[in-house]
Formats: sequence, C-alpha cells, structure tokens
Amino acid sequence: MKGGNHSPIGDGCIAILGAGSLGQLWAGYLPAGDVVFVPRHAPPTSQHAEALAYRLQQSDGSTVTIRVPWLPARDIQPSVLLVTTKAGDTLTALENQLPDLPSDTPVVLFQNGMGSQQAVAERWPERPILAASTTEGANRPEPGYTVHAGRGETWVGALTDNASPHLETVVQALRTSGLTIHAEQDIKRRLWDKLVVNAGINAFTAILDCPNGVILTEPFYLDHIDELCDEIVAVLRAEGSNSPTPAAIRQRIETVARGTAGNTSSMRSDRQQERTTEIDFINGYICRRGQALGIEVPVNRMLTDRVKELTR
Ligand code: NAD
Ligand code: KPL
Repeated sequence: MKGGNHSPIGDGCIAILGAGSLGQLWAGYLPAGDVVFVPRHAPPTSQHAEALAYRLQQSDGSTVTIRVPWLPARDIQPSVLLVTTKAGDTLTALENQLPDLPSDTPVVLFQNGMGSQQAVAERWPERPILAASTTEGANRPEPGYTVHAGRGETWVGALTDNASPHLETVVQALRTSGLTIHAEQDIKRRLWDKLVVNAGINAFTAILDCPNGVILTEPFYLDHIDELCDEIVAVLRAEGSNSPTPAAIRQRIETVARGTAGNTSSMRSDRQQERTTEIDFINGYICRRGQALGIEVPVNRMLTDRVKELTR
C-alpha cells in the first residue's frame, strides 16, 4: 500500500472504476475483501474511505448484500483495474486515475462497441491495456438494487503490445468470481462480432422504443437491415477482415434479437432514462471507419443521427 492509514486491502486488490451496473455485478461476484471501487473524485487525504453497499440479485434468483470499500487510486496497488464506465466516459475517467496507479497495472476495458478501447490504447501505448467483451447482463431497477439479469461469458484479450504477458494472470483473477472467463487471442475480432450485433439491434430498439424481439416484424427494421449488413461487410472487408456474408450477419443479429426478445437493450434503456447513449461507439464507429476507408454507410449514418436526435 502506498502511504497513509488505509486498509491493506488496497495491496493486490481488484480495483473497479465505474460503480454502475456492470461494476457492481463484478464486485458482487469477486471474493469479498479482494475488491475495491475507485471513486471518481478522491476525498481529502484526512478522510477515511467509506463503502458502497447494495443488494445484488444473483443469476439463481438469490439476493445478497454487498459492501465494497471506496479507495482512491493513490492509496492502492491493485493487481488489476477493471474499467466499467460507459464508452464515452472512459478516456476522461482514466485520465483522472492512471497518473496515480503503477505503470505496470493491467487495465481491462469492458465498454460495449469500439473506438473507446482504441483511444485508451493509443493514449497509453506503454501500459498493459486489455479489453473484455462480455455477454453478462446487469441492470439497476432501483437505487441500491442490482440485478444479474442474464448469465453469460466474458472474453479478455490484450490490446497493447505489453499486455499479453498479463493476460493469464488477469483471466485467473477474474475467474475467482465464479463467472465464465476465456482468454481471447483476437479480442478485436471478438469486439467487432459484438459490435455487429449491437449495430443491428440497439439503435432500432431505441428509435422504435420496443424490446429487442419486436424489431424483427417492424417495417422500419425490415426496410433497412439488409443495407445495414451490406455496409458492415463493406467496412469489414476494407479493414482487411475475413468478413461473414451480409446474410450471415443478418442471421447473427436476428438470432440474438430472438434469444433476447423480451429484453430492453442498453440503448433503449439509456434513451428511456434520458442518458447519453453509446451510439457513437456502435453505428457511429462504423460511420467513422466508413469515412476513413472511403465507404458510404448511409443506414449507419441515419441510425446514428436519429438516435442522437432522440436523446438531444
Ligand atoms: P452504468 O451507467 O450503470 O455504469 C457506469 C458507471 O460509471 C456509473 O456508475 C457512473 O457514475 C460511472 N462513471 C462515469 N464517469 C466516471 C468517471 N469519470 N470516473 C468514475 N466513474 C465514472 O453502465 P453499465 O451498464 O455498468 O455499463 C458500463 C459499460 O459496460 C458500458 O460500456 C456498457 O456498454 C458495458 N456493458 C454493460 C453490460 C451490462 O449488462 N450492464 C454488459 C456488457 C457491457
Ligand atoms: O448487448 C446488448 C445491449 O442491449 O447492449 C444486446 C445484445 C442487444 C442485448 O440487449
């Protein structure tokens, strides 16, 4: 532990930045005593750390009470930092905290979509930066109550050059949660695979204000989905990726929409709660890649603009 009269829990702990739904899910499953939340603003040095307490409904329906200490970055030497802020908040959140953390602390980015992970890796190329893609689902229906809505899997892989040697240790640390974790050698492809599904579901559900499964019979979806898949394939091929066909991409999107038919997507939920959506990191990311590669992506542009208009 660095200086001060703080709990020795800060040495070798798993630190979480972003105490929202996903952060609370991880904190609730990781062994109590091993995990801390890093506050957005560090309290004055004279103040003692407090804890965040909440109830977590686990995937088997049982409810447990969780207490996680808040410890400022300056007071900890974590074995790993999990970053569970929204994509648009991540760079700023890390700008505020990383100067206080050892330069060899592995940082695992859990954001949906793409673009925020690359921005972090480009900002700190010398740090071990990893990304995670997860199908775990968590939400907070009321303050102090977090629900593990769907049991999934998590893939973790290296983004920066010097992150690879940390991959196995990070995977082992995350496995202490009892959740299903895989080491992924090609995390960018895994992020793209999820991005494609989110690009075909999230904006439609936010614009139509409907659960995931309902889009499948909506004319607005049916009129645009094939062109959307063509645009995604054109961008993926221009990126040099071995892309599936547009029909295979549509099938993948529709399999997930059917499998999560009754769910409210994260983007619809953000819209309903008047929060900033992650559209810039989903269809907006495809627009930026299309522009950089000289590929027209009018459906992705239209969806991005429509979602931004809704939440303006
Ligand atoms: P959330 O809004 O519930 O939580 C984000 C948290 O980050 C909030 O508590 C917010 O106060 C905090 N935060 C914002 N700026 C901060 C800063 N500068 N410093 C410290 N904390 C800051 O969002 P979420 O649902 O937990 O999602 C987080 C990320 O994980 C998103 O990118 C989301 O797409 C991804 N994700 C979430 C789930 C899920 O089931 N919730 C699943 C897969 C991926
Ligand atoms: O990841 C999702 C999200 O809502 O962001 C899907 C797969 C669409 C499930 O709701």
